[in-house]
Amino acid sequence: MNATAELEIDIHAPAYVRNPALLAWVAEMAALTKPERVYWCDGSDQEYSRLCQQLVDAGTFRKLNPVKRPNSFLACSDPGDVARVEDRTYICSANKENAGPTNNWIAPAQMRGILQHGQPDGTVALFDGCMRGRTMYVVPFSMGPLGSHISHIGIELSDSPYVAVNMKIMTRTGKAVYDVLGVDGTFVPCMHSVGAPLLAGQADVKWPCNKTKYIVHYPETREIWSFGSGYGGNALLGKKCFALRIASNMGRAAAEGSGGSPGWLAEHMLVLGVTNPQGKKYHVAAAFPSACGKTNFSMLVPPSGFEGWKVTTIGDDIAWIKPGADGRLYAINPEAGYFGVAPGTNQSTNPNCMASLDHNVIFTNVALTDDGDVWWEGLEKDSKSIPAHLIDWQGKDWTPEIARATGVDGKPRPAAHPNARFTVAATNNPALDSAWDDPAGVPIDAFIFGGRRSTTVPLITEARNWVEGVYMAATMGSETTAAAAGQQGIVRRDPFAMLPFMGYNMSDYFQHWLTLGEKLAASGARLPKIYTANWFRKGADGKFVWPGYGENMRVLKWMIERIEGTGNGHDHAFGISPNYRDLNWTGLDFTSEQFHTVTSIDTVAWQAELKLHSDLFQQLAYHLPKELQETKTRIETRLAA
Ligand code: SAT
Ligand code: MN
Repeated sequence: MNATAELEIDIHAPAYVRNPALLAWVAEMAALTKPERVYWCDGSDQEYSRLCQQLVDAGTFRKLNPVKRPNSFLACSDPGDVARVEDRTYICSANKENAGPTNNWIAPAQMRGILQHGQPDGTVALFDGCMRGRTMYVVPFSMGPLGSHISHIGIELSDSPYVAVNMKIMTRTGKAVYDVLGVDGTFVPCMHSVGAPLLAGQADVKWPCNKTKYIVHYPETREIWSFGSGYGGNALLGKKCFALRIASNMGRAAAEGSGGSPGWLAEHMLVLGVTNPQGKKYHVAAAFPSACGKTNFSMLVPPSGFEGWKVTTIGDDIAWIKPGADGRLYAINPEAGYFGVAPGTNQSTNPNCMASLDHNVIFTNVALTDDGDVWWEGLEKDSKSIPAHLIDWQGKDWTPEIARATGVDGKPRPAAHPNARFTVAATNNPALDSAWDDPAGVPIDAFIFGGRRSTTVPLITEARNWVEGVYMAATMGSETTAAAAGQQGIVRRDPFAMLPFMGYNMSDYFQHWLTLGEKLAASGARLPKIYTANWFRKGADGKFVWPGYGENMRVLKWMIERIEGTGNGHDHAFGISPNYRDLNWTGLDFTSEQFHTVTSIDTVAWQAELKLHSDLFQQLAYHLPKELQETKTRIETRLAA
């Protein structure tokens, strides 16, 4: 075949796709990646079933026991493709300073050489021919309710049917997206390949991927290019790549462009509704790093002692937040499903999640039971026992004895990967909020920022004002988890829980938050309160002191009382925290000594903590808002007093 013939690949676009820019882009990408065929996903249930069966036939999926887990599947990944790859993630802005010191950066022209055009030394571009022998799936999706003024459209081209079926659960997809897009609507082009072309006659593997990985964003042209991984946030490009890294750029650009508009926010936040026994409803958006309990918090079941209280889920991972005409901030969930961490989930930690996982689920990297169901570490709290035999996430026999014999650091080898996930539609969630799909969004009353800290940071602190709240969020630290490749349990600064997801310069992002607050306050609006939480303090025995999960309701109630003006607390160096007597303890045996362990502020530890804030501010010195530096000085002065 000569070069011209290759360019003439027929993309077989259906008649309902009427957007010339989209048609031209798909043709261009097909010419570059050279798939065997192009398939346009219509988003139907029939198509989903067909693709799942195709994945079963290919060995990627295993159909689970239809009695125990109807219409559900298990995929086990390549052992080298199990989490987001932060060190391979790039923000390729024209100007390096716009990516900032917290992001990897390569000049766009150079990156386009690597991915698209080929390099000066003759190295072939990674995407050149990367889909040979495979199908290119065209997946149209709307982040946010279809047609909402807060929503945006993306089109993902992927050579992974696993991605296509996950996107069907995670986003609003299907033909209706093309109606909204119309002839001249705009979309974010999301290019994805597992980077494993097949030669004629070459047998496929169960989980194709490439050792070389690139997760690339061009903020100016709003493009995403992902190569080499089929896992989660690396491959489901509507999620972190679009809804956080590209959308954060969109939200800031909206502020710059239009005289006086504060723009909007794309945040790594769950959104929940909380209704008190009097029927008054509040909405809380909470940012925690990956694998720190956002899904659990968003589905919280109030414990005994909280009769009449109700918590409902709007979203579990990402929020797009825009000021309304009334000056309040309104949040939508851009996603339509949950890609949550399985290990640790059980009937007592998250009963609503367990109910969500009853049917129509894709599990990735959990273990398989002998009766064709799934299992993960932590699930034994339901059955009171660990199964005698499993097939682990790598397809190997697993028994408690084998696990002990092959474990590391005295810990048994887990049967499920610690970052094992479920993909499930939001509509499976019994606690789903009736307004979860409301195009107008829900009005936010409070923000929570929380890290995973075994020491130092108290259970809950209220910021005295917006700037103090932004300071808390900006300086937040958290111990790393299995959600990203790399060492775990290391405390790192994770501003706004956005360190891996920030699409532009972190200091400019702090300024965006400050300016947005200023503009809303100037319009006469009452700003949401800001809190910082830490459920993860440990005692001298190394165990968590705070019971967490449903018991977090006790903290949530205090926050609501603060918003209503009835809750008490004491003022300290960096905010306001409750006294023991200020929380409702009905139904929980938690002593004032234990409370002290999770709330005490150790001056020496805080002096060390502030040193870490200084290091962060030094790293982010370019454009760092002076208000943050001033807040730090005030805290230091109060600590020294
Ligand atoms: O980015 S993922 O979707 O893989 C999960 C996470 O890190 O939050
Ligand atoms: Mn997340």
